[in-house]
Amino acid sequence: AEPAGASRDRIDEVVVTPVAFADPPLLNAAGVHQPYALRSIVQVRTVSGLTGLGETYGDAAHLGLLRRAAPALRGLDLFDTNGMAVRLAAELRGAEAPDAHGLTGASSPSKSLARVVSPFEVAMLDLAGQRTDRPVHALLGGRVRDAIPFAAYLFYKWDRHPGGGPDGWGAALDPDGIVAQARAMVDRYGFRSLKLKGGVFEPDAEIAAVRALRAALPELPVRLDPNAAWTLATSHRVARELAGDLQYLEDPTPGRYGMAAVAARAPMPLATNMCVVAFDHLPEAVRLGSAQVILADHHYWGGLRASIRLAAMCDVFGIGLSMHSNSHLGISLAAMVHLAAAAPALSYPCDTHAPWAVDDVVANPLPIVDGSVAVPDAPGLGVTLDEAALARLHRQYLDCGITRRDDAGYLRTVQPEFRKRVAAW
Ligand code: GKR
Ligand code: MG
Repeated sequence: AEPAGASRDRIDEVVVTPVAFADPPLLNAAGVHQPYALRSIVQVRTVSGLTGLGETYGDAAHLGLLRRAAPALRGLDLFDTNGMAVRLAAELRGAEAPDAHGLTGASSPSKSLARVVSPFEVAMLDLAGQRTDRPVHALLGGRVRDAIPFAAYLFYKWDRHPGGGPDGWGAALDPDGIVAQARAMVDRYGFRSLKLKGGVFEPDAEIAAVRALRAALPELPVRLDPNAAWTLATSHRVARELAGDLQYLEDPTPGRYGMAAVAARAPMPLATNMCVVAFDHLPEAVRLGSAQVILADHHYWGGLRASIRLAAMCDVFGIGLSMHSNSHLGISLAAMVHLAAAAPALSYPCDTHAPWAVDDVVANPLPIVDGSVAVPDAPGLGVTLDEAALARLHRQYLDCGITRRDDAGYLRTVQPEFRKRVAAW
C-alpha cells in the first residue's frame, strides 16, 4: 500500500541542462584545461512543485546517458533512492560513457551507472531535505563537524588561453609562480593546506616547487599529485627526496600493483583517485596496500550514501579518507560539503576547484572562509538555482562548441607532438 500523502511526493519531471563555464588554462599530465569546463545540471521536480538539484560531468557521452535515464524517474517517490538506482540500472544496462581526459582510469558499465545515479540521488536528497525541513547531512546520519576544510588546489598554468586575455591569476610555470599562486589563494580564501597538481614538468622541477612552497609557507601541509606520470623508479626517488615535505603523495604511478610497490618504500602515505575508483577495486587495493588514503568523490562513487559506505570501509581497513574534485559549480560544492559533514572519518582537507570558477548556477554559493565552508543547516542542499545564470551558461555551452573534456587534444593545438604522460618519467 502507498504511504499516506505519497502522491505529492511523486517525481513529475526531470530536466538535464548542459552548461559551460570559463576555465583557466590549468596544466596536468593529460594536457591543459580547455577555455570552458562542462557540467550537467539536473533538476528533479515533484508533483507538489519542489525542485531538487544535482550536478555532474557534462561530456557528451555522459550527458547522453543522463538524458536516457531521466524519464525513468517519473512517478517515483522522492524518498526512494534505491528504487531510482534499480530503475536506472535497468534502463542503462551495459551502457558505457568513457571520458576523454583519461584521469580516472578505464571506464566500465558499472562505473558509468554509478556516475549517472549520483546527480539524481543528490537531487532526490535535496528534495527529501526540503520536504522534511532537514539539511542533506541530516539525511546522511547527521553532521559530525561544523566546518569543512578545503585545500588550495594549485596548478601550473599559462597566464591566458591561446588567443585569449589574461585571466587574473597570472602564469605559474616554475617554483616562484607556484608560490605566488599559493599566496594569492591563501590571501583570498584562508586555505590552511596546499595541493599541487604535478605531472607537468620533469620531476626535479616539481620537487623544487614543493620545497619552495614548504619554505615560503612552512605551516601549511602540502600534497603532490602527478596523475600517474612517473615510473616506479622515479616514484621511489621523489618519495625519498620529499620525505618530511609531503602530507601525502597522490597517484605517483599507474595501477594498484605499481602503487603498492611505491607505498612499500615511501616515507609518506600514498593517496589515490585513479587506481581505486570503484568498490570492486577495494579488495585488491587493501590486500596489496596500494593506497593509505582514498579520495572520495560522490560524482563517481555512486552518490552521497555510497560515499558514506566508502568512508565506513576505509575506516574498517585503516585507510584515510580525503576528497577529490574536478572543475565544478556550486551545487557540487554543496553536495561535497554535506557529504564531508556526515562522513565520520575524514582525515584530510578536501580538494576543490571552486576558486578557479568565476561563474555559478546557484544564487547563493557556499563561501570558503578561513579555508573552510561552514556546514549549512537550511533544508536540502541549502543552495538555490539562479535561473538566469543557468540559461546564460547553457547558451555558452551551445555557443562554445566544446562537447567533451579533452585536455590532450587542446594542448596538441599548440604542441602537436604532445602525448598524455603516463609513467613518462
Ligand atoms: O582539473 O586537471 C584537473 C585535475 O587533474 C582533475 O582532473 C582532478 O583533480 O583527476 C584529478 C586528480 O587526480 O585529482
Ligand atoms: Mg588526483
